[in-house]
Amino acid sequence: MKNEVIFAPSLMCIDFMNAYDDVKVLEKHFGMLHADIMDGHFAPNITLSPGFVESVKKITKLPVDAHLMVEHPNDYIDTLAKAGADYITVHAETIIPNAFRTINRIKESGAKPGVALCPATPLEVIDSYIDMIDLLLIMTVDIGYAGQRFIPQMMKKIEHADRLRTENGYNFLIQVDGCIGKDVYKKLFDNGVNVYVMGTAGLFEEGMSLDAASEKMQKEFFLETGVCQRDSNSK
Ligand code: S6P
Ligand code: MG
Repeated sequence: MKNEVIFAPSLMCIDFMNAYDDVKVLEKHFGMLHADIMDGHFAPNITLSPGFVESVKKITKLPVDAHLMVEHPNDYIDTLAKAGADYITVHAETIIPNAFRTINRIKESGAKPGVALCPATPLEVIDSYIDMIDLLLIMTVDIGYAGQRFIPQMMKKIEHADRLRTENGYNFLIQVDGCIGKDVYKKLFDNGVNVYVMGTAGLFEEGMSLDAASEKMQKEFFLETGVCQRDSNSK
C-alpha cells in the first residue's frame, strides 16, 4: 500500500476538441483518470459531468476516479456509478449530516468510496468513518481551478494521514490534487502518497505533445523519487 504509485491525469486539462485521442494517449502511459465534477456552488466553476465520464469509460478500460465538488453529492452517486466511475470521491464538507449514509450508498452502487478534504478542512473531520473509505483525497490547492500554487501547509496533513493509516492498519489510498509537479514529488512520495493527480503543473504543458509530456513527467518522477514507471501505475 505505502509504495503503490498511480498517476491520474486530470481530464479537465485535456484538449476537449481532441478528447478521444488525448484519452488514448493517456491510456498508454498512466493507470487512472481523474474526473472533476463541479456544480458552480460548492466549487466556483463548472467542469465535467457524469455523461462525460460515461463517454470516457466507453473508450477506455482505465479506472476513473470521479471527484465530486458539488453541494449535494447524493444526487450524483447512482448516475456516476452507472456511468462506470470506479471511485466516487465526495467532499467531507458536504456530507457531515449524513456521511455514513453517503459512504454506504457509494459502496452499494458498486463504486469505491473516496473522501476529499479542502485545504482548510482538518483531517479530524473524518475521524469517525476513515476506516470505511478506499481513497483519501487531500486537496493541495483550493478547489475550482487548474494552475494554482501548491499549499505547503498540506504536507503536514499528508504526513498525519499516512501515520494514521500505518498505526491503524487502514487500507485507503492517499491521493493528492493541485499543482503536483517535480518540486513536490519526493516529499509526497516519502510521505506515503499513492495517487498523484496530474494537471498543468506536472503534465499538460503548452507546446509539447501529450505523448512526450507523459514520458517527461514520469522520467522526472523517477529522477526525484527513484520509483520507475514499471513499479507504478497498478491498474
Ligand atoms: C481543482 C481540481 C483539480 C484540477 C487539478 C489540475 O479543483 O480538483 O483536479 O483539475 O488541480 O492540476 P494543476 O496541476 O493544474 O493544479
Ligand atoms: Mg480534482
